[in-house]
Amino acid sequence: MKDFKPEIKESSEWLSKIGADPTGGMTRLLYTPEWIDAQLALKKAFDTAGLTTSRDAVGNLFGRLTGSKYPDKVILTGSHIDTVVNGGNLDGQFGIEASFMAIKYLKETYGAPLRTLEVVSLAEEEGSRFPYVFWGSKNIVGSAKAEDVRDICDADCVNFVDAMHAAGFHFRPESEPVRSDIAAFVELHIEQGKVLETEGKNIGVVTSIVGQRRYDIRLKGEANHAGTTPMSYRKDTVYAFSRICYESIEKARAEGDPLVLTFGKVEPKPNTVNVVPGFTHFTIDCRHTDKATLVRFTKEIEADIQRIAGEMGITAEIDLWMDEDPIPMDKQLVACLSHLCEANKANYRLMHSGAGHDSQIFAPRVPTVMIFVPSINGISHNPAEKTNQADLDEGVRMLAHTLYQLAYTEQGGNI
Ligand code: HGY
Ligand code: MN
Ligand code: MN
Repeated sequence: MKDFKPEIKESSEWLSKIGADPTGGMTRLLYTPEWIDAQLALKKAFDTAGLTTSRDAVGNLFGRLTGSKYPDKVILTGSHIDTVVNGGNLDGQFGIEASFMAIKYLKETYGAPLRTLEVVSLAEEEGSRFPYVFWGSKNIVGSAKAEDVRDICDADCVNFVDAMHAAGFHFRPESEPVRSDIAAFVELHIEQGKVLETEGKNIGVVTSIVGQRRYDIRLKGEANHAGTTPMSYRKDTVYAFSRICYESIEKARAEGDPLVLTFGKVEPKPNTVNVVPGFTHFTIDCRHTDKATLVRFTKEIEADIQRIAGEMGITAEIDLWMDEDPIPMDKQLVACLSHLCEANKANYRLMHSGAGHDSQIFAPRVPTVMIFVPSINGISHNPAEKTNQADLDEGVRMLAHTLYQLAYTEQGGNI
């Protein structure tokens, strides 16, 4: 494939306006008006570029460039359109834009591929509105279960199914077969960490994605008067949370890399200056590249929570709502991508992903690989999320080479 220098920046502006949060960054949550607008705007862009667009039952958006020789072999590429609250405009969005740009370039330069190329804007990955993750990719591979979302609600007590129906989408009909035409999935994504920047690399070839366990924990103590309740009489759930948090973080630091542990959400109730907090809801996000270590460590934390709560006369309700295994990427695709980096003089390294991605849902079912570009200062899930223009372009360039190899060459079918 001839080399090319894409200009990704012009597309980030228009898509970033849809879901720009006046309090900073991007907030584009599943099935919200801005989510609907972003999917519609992408559909229009895909249509204008001459791709055949479609949306599945739950709202995944596809742009298709049908293959001339093996139309039923689909090389799928893309990422998720949803964001965290006050997040950046590259996490997920960049992967969709880059896939669209690469396919557009290949179509205009080489015409129809041998195998079909599809860009997908996945409905949801983050789990930032509802306590459920990978809704988009899990519906494509058939691992999403209606019972897992039927009774869950967002922070405003909006039910998941009601939100889905209000946005014009519905459960995938049981009668609808799961797709079996996806021959490979390639996801370009920002690294969201500092490894590439620290080592002066422009491309990451991802070899595996960490396993993750996420929890909701609810501590029930006793609300009481801040002035008349002696310290020894209290069932203070913020105090209990602080002991749990301190002891667990110290344990995680002692465990060492690559284990990470985050208490991202802490909501005391009634959250009032002169009331001993009788209830505290908090979350746990724990990750590791090794499943056994992840399970062992989180089981220890669960036991510590019950011990501390018990010592303080407080009850602890522990809800593990995400339990994803660490997943290796496809060895042949990793080798293919590494070879393309060598052949095209890309400054790359092999690495694992500390962030979760839709690729970990596709990988057990179809050959999957991820390409990373550096994040400035390793910042992500933050309005300051940024990547140098040259690195954005290099990511699109290497994605295009990968898609060309898989979709336009006979040997691309050996994957
Ligand atoms: O949280 C993550 O790892 C990803 O950004 N959803
Ligand atoms: Mn994210
Ligand atoms: Mn992401």
